[in-house]
Order: sequence, then structure tokens, then C-alpha cells
Amino acid sequence: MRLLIVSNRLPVVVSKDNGEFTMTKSAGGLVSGMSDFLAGLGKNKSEIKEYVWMGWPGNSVEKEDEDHLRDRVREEFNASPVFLSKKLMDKVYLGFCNRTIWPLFHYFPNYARFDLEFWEEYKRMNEIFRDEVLKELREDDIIWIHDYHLMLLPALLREKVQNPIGFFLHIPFPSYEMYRMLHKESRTAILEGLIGADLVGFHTHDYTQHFLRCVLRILGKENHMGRISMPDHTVEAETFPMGIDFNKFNTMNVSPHITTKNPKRKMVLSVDRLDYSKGIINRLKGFELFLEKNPEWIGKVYLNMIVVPSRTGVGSYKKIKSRLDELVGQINGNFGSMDWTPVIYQYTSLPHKQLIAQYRKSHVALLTPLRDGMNLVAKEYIASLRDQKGVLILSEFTGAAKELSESVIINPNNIDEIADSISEALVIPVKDQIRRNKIMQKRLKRYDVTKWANDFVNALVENTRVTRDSLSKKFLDPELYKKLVSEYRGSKNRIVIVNYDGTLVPFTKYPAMAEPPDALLGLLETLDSQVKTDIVIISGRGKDELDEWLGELPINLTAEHGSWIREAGRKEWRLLKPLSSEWKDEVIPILEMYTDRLPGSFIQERDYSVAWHYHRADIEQASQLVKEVNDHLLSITTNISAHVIHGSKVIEVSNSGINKGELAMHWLSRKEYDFILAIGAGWSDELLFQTMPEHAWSVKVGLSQTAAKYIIKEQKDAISLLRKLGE
Ligand code: GDG
Repeated sequence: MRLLIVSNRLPVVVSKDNGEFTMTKSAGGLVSGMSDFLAGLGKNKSEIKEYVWMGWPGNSVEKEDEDHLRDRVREEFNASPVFLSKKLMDKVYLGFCNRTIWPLFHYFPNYARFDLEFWEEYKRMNEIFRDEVLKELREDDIIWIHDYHLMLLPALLREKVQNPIGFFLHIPFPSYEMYRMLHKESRTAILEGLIGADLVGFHTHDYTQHFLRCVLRILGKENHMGRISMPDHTVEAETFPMGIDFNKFNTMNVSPHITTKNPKRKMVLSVDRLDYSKGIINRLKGFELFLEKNPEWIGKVYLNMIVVPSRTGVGSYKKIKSRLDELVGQINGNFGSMDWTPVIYQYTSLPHKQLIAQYRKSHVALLTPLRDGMNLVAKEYIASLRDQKGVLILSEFTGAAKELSESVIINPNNIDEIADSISEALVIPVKDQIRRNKIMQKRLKRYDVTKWANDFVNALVENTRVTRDSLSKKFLDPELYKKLVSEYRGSKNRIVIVNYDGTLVPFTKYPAMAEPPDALLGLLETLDSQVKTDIVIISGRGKDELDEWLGELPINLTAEHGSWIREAGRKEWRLLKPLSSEWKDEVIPILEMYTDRLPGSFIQERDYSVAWHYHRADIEQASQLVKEVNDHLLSITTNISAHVIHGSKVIEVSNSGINKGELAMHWLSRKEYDFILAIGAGWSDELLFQTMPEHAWSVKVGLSQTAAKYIIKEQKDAISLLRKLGE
């Protein structure tokens, strides 16, 4: 099995100087984490033995250089470059990605721009990635797409291929109120894009829940324990907190003279990309206040800030850079002296060894993001402390805070709290530092980046296997299709029991819109005219509606899930068995009470059944209330002759002993049929499938878990099947 990783940027940046290509590793959390996992492939028990990484090589490349570069990048980095023009990348990367999604998903709506042109370019880039992935893709590949630049890609690929598709979001998924600020088209398309995957992963439980809530509220799709059923796959939303390569950080040898902590002048360290989400300004203000409040520390402590240049093309990043320069100057000017600089600020990316040296040399790490998906630096810092001495101060708004609860957790919006946490951290006894760090190190060692990636990949493979298996076993493939048709033709007495909505006509937004087209009436008539065939339409609809739409046909009709039947050739309806409707007086007032509580819900009363529909109500409010309605109805119907069924966005109460299963038995007991076909699409057809005799063909329309023996994909496939029988 090969792993096909797809991310916006490749882990390598290609540049050309004097005709010579140079390749450098690119920076950032995704690359450093994944690279460590990939380096270990083959050494662990994973089913994945090889990989290819697809993405943009970071710079525009002349057309004539593309082939040469493609070969080199594949050879040296196992990568397959997606060449995109700088113009497009500027628009997408510096546009929709970093001016719309990044600020919004990090709770900075004021920085977000909702430019339609950005969105169009984003769609285009995702389509280009789809085409490139399709060129590279092998049948045994599993696809792992990364991050917010490619959120449309899962669904774009799903339309074309059957490979397992996983998606991992490295940044927070925001709450519904924040997410819905996106334009209608983009907020819907992004969710639809993501649920094209078999597995969608997030760093924390909160992000997973936010995503599921948005899917529920915006797409109206419910989930069961994080699983969303789609026609051709099941999407699982799960939490996988990303780890680091613990051993690398813990065991890397770095010469002692650059890692020794200076007891006389304590170092407070911070490391991050220059980004407003990282809370760098608040950190500086916090440090300034700390000096003001604690003059005894003047000259004895300094803040060492390593700031990695990032997204220099975006205006808000430029602004923060000048504010940062200004503040550093101000603090150093106000507090500094000839032999002491309070803030040492390095605007650069350090070589790896030096970074680890800084981690080990510091007494305190001060990480203050206002929002951060995970924050790997926090984990790397703890892992690097070989002597287990050091204190981590960490913002509660990072994903990492959930796992590093033994650190000093702060709210970075509170400057006082930052200042106080520094004075607290500087005096935490060494014994206590070691105790806390030991616990955190143990945790980080156990769930390292390899475990994280393996967990994700295994969950992806497993989830896909389970859903694909259960669906493919049931799929009415061409062989079975042929067999069904030939059994039909060769039989003497045949019955076709067919549900109306979703099977004979597509599901519609409003029930009254589902009128049968002429072609369907013709088809039913043709089938019925075959002397050996009995046609039975079974529906949950009322008898008047069925009369109006199908009443002219000489076929068997049944209404209200089987309360009423109208036999072929007759005009009058009769009850399947004596029924009572007295229970309605008890049930309707209860449903009325809930209807008042849930705007948009409504009651549909029939002769022997009452349905409470909530598909037009606020879906989230409805899902919370529904359990209460169900329990309430169940508690009163135990003593009366009615039963409750929970369907798709409807709760129905009807006479006990009336359902499509009972009804089917009625039809089947009238004759000895040697061919039985039952086709249905809705929740109420499951009882029909369950009661079918062994030799019957039961077919469910729509790919989902079902009691039917076979599955066909869409409503139009049901019509083609009936048409074939009618030939
Ligand atoms: C995104 C999410 C999420 C930093 N400075 C240097 C350097 N780094 C490396 C660190 C670390 C990585 O960059 C930064 O990762 P973070 O996780 O802290 O932050 P983002 O870049 O914003 O990453 C984040 C992450 O994706 C993973 O899902 O945790 O929340 O925003 O690995 O070591 N590396 C070197 N020199 C430096 O100066 N060599």
C-alpha cells in the first residue's frame, strides 16, 4: 500500500540561482511533523511501505524546467510537484487561505476578507490539485490530504475514485457562529468538500465537535457518534492530537556549552512564526509588565524571542512586524542597560540543532498564542528537556494545552496573567519542575508523531474497509441483475411490491411536489398488463393522495403504511383489519405541545396515524427535542393500541400491528408467488425487507445500512430495473 500525501506546499522549496536549482526544506508544523513520521516508515509495523508527497514546490518554475525538476524532486524527496503559477498561488495562498480562512478559523473575524474573487481562485486551485492527483494516483494508494488550503479536494476526488480518502486539519475548526460568517456558497462547499473524505481528523475534541455541529446546522446532516452516512461512504470525524518525534528532540546530541542554563541570567524563550494568532504582542506587553512589577528581576532575566518570517506578502503580517519592532525597541530602551538587553529578538529560522539548544538552555518557555490548532513548539520544548528542568507557560487557547496540563496554563488576553505567570515560573522549585516535566514527557513519548500518523492511517483504512465491504457485498452487480431479470421472466406467479417516494419518484422538498410523471404511469401499466405480475404500491401517504395520482391505474394500492388497501380493479378502499383511532385524542395534544416548542415542526393527521415532521425546523434544536418527544410518546403508547416509529426527520404514531411488513404478509398470503421483488427507499421500508421470505429479492435504493438483501445506488436505477422487467 502506498500513501499519497497531498498538501498545499511540498516539504521542499525549489529555487534557481544562476541557472542552478537548489532545494531547501520548508518550515512549519505540518512539514516538521510529517517528515519525522515518513522518515520512520518501513521501520514500524504500518501497512504503508512507501509514499509520495504531492504539493507546490514553493516557487514558479519555467515550463521547460518542469520535467527535469519533477524527476529530481521525486528522486531526492519522494515528492511529486504540482506546478502552479505564482499569480494563482498569490491569489489563493495570500488570498482565500490566509486572508479569509486563517483569520476566521483563528477567531480574528476583523482580519478576514470575504472577497468573491479569492473564493473562485480557491476552487480553481483545488480542481488543479484534483487533476494532478488523478494523474499520479494508483489503485492501491490511500490518500491523505492536509490542511485548510485543500478542503474541497476530498469531494472532488470522491466523484472520480474509490480510494480511501483522509483529511487532516492542522488549524482549529471554529465554532458555528464564527464559521457561518463565510459566504453561503463557500461555507456549504467547504463542508461538502470535507465530507467527501472517509475520515476527517482534528487536533482536539472541540474542533471535531465544532465541525460536526456545522455539518448538522448547515448541511442538515446528522451524525451518530461522529459518523455521517453518505450515499456511497461513511465519513468519520475523529480527534487525533498530533505528536512530535519525541526521541529526536530528547536524544539529539547538542554540545553542552551551548545548552547549559546560566543560573545568573535566566532565559525566557519563545519560538513561533510571525503571526498575529501567536499572541506575540501580548507576550511582549506581559514581559514588560513583569519587569515593571518585579524590579528585583531586572538584569537577571531576559526574553529570547525567535520569530520565523512568515506570509510576508499579507498586509496584517507586515503591520504586526512593525508593531513588534517598535515594542521591542521600547522595552529595551526603557529597561535595558549597557550590560543587559531585556528582549533579544531574532527574526530568523534557526538550524534544528540550534533550536534544540535554545530549548535546553532556557529556564522558561513562554508560548502565548491567542489561538493555535496544536502548537508543536510546546511539545518540542518539553521533549528537549533532557535534564527535565524548565517551566512551560502555555496559552489555554492552543490545542497542546489539552495534553500539557502540568504546565502553567494562562489566558494570553490577560496581560497581568502573563506577567504573573513569568514571576511564578521563575521560582518553581526544581523538584517540582522535574515532577511536572516527567509526566508530560511520558505522555509525549507514548503518543508521538509516528503513533499519531499510524492511528490516522489505520483508522482511515479500517473505516473505508468496513463501509466498502458492507456495501459491496450487497451491491446488485450486473451478474445479480441478470439473474433477477431471468428469474422474473422464468416465473409463473410474480409480485412486485414497490414503495412510492424515493423509489418510483425522487424525494422532493415538499411532499405535494412528488406527482408521478406520465412515463411512470405508463411503466406501471405495462408491468401490470403482464398477466403473471401483480403490482403493489405501498406508501405512507394518505389514500386520497394516492387515489388522485395513481387511482386510474388497475394496480393494488396501500396507504398509511398499510392501514388502507385498494385492490386492483376496485375503486373503494378498505381497512386491512379493524382499527381504532381513539388513541389520537391522547397523542395529538402532546404533539401540539412540542410543535409550539419547535418552530417549523408540524403535525400531519391521517385516519389511523399521526406524524410529527421536523425537517423544516432548526435541525439542532430538533435533534435535542426529538429524544424527549420519542420518550414521551413511548411512555403513553405502552398502554394503548398504538406504536411509535422514528423515521427520517419524522416521528410517526400509528395503530399497533400496522406497518409495511404486516402489509406485505397480507399480499403474499393471497397466492403462491414464485417470484417476489420488494423495492424501497425509506426508513419504513426496513420492516418490509425484514419480513420478506428467503427466496424473495429485496432491494434498497440508496447506499446505506439496510435489512434488504441488495442495494442499488439511485432512484433512477429502480426505474431502469422496472423498465427492464417490463420489456
Ligand atoms: C500549524 C498550526 C499546528 C519554528 N521555528 C523554527 C523551527 N520551527 C518549527 C518548530 C515546529 C514548527 O516549526 C512550528 O509548528 P507549530 O505547531 O508551533 O505552528 P505552525 O507552523 O503555525 O503550524 C499549529 C501545526 O500546524 C501542526 O499541525 O500545531 O497549530 O498552526 O515544529 O520546530 N524549526 C527550525 N528552526 C526554527 O527557527 N528548524
